[in-house]
Amino acid sequence: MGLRWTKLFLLLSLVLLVPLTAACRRGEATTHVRAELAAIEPDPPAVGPATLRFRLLDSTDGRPVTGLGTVEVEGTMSHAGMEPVITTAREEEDGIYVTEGFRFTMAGDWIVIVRGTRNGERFETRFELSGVRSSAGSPGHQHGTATP
Ligand SMILES: [Cu+2]
Repeated sequence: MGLRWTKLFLLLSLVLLVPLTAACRRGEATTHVRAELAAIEPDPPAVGPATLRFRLLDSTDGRPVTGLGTVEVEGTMSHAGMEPVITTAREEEDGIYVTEGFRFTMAGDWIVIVRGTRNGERFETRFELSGVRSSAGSPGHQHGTATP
């Protein structure tokens, strides 16, 4: 590879990288939200109706994210053909959100995705919830980790 090609390559890398870093910086100011589970009912979680309480925190300073009102909650699993469970959560106290009408439809490892709008910008964050048990009397449809 000659010097000319090396220069061209470096130039191309710059052209490609600049828009990426700019987009990332723009997102940082307002949308860095992370979610963590605070409590769950029933505990341990099982197939059927459930109530999830989770914290929304600013991932830059760790402060609670308040005043969002209602956020969207999607429960899903990492396998094909999964029908996601879509519901909402409302702010119960500062930075703590509680789901309304959530239910686990299968046993195994779940992913909870939270979407909302903060300062006029959309955000999306997720947390994992592993080991949802099959409830007594539910069909033996389960996947992911085997529950004893
Ligand atoms: Cu599933």
